[in-house]
Amino acid sequence: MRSDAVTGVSARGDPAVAEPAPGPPAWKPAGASRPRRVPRSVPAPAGPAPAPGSFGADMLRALARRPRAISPKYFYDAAGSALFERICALPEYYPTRTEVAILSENACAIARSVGPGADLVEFGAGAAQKVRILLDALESPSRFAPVDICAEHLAGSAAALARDYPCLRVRPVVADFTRPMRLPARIANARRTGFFAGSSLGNFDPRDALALLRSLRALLAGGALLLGVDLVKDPALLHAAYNDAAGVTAAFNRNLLERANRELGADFDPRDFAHHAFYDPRRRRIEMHLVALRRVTVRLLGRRFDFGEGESLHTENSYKFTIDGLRSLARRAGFRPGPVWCDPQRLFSVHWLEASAG
Ligand code: AVJ
Repeated sequence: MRSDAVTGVSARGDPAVAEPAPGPPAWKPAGASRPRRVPRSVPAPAGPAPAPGSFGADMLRALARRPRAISPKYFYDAAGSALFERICALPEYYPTRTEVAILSENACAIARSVGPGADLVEFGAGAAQKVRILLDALESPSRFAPVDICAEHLAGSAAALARDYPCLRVRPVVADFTRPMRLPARIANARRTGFFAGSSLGNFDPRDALALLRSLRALLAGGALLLGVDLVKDPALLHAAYNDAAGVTAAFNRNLLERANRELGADFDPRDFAHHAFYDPRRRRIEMHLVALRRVTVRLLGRRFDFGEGESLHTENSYKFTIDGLRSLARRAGFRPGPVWCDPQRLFSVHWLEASAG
């Protein structure tokens, strides 16, 4: 196990995490803004290959493989992040308000575990709203490093935090925490508490979740991780949370196609695809798909792809946990599980996981 402040997850398949909006596209097709007319009989010329690991490259790969699947991290462009904020406020979407309630109700106990003069690191900080509940309860927190893949998102939330907590040293880190990363030197040398909220861990397949937890344990060695995960429950409640009556989750799912149109010059008609979300109790996960309602042909980066009626693009997994299952996963990752905080209905859980040194 590495003892320095470097973390990394084996890049096996897609690190399927919900990272907030990535920055500007690394690659744009030439002339994407002008509609190009290509004679029907002539195949569109293949453009330059998009950079590996970019939205373009991953979308091409997703459409070419069977079953078709893409990482949910691509949901979070500016439009997708705004839709996700709306999801969090939906009556059916219990996770956000439940986690906020758990953190608020138990803020004193959590603050005692964290201790005075704390250094905090939040993974996938986004708007950094939940951490305020902790900051308000902590005794003179020292430093806060929000880690986020989106520089703009991060700059905004870091500036707001620095303004509202003048004694806190805010050190934003632009990084994809599923890849090797370094913490700011002062934080890397102190006892630190990680905060990984919102059940984003559920976006990872079990093997990748274990690898991610191992790398977080190495990054936090000598400190602890405060981890929020969603729990297994009545499938009807789960189904409703991902099939809201107002259709916001459907719009969030279809935004992936609109993003491909905007950034990659694709010609998806989002109305050709149905939002399909269901709970698989055997794998304890919600699956989200975009299912072709008819035969569909799309063009993307100079290539043509066909969907048969009923064929899908798998856009997200959202695993649900049991408390014992999460604790044994954490143990396998090298953590020592401590207290667990839950809501009375046991919809959601927040875990204190000690990261032994070394
Ligand atoms: C941000 C990954 C925790 O899985 O519940 C919400 C994303 N997808 N509605 C989740 C999401 C559809 C969310 N996570």
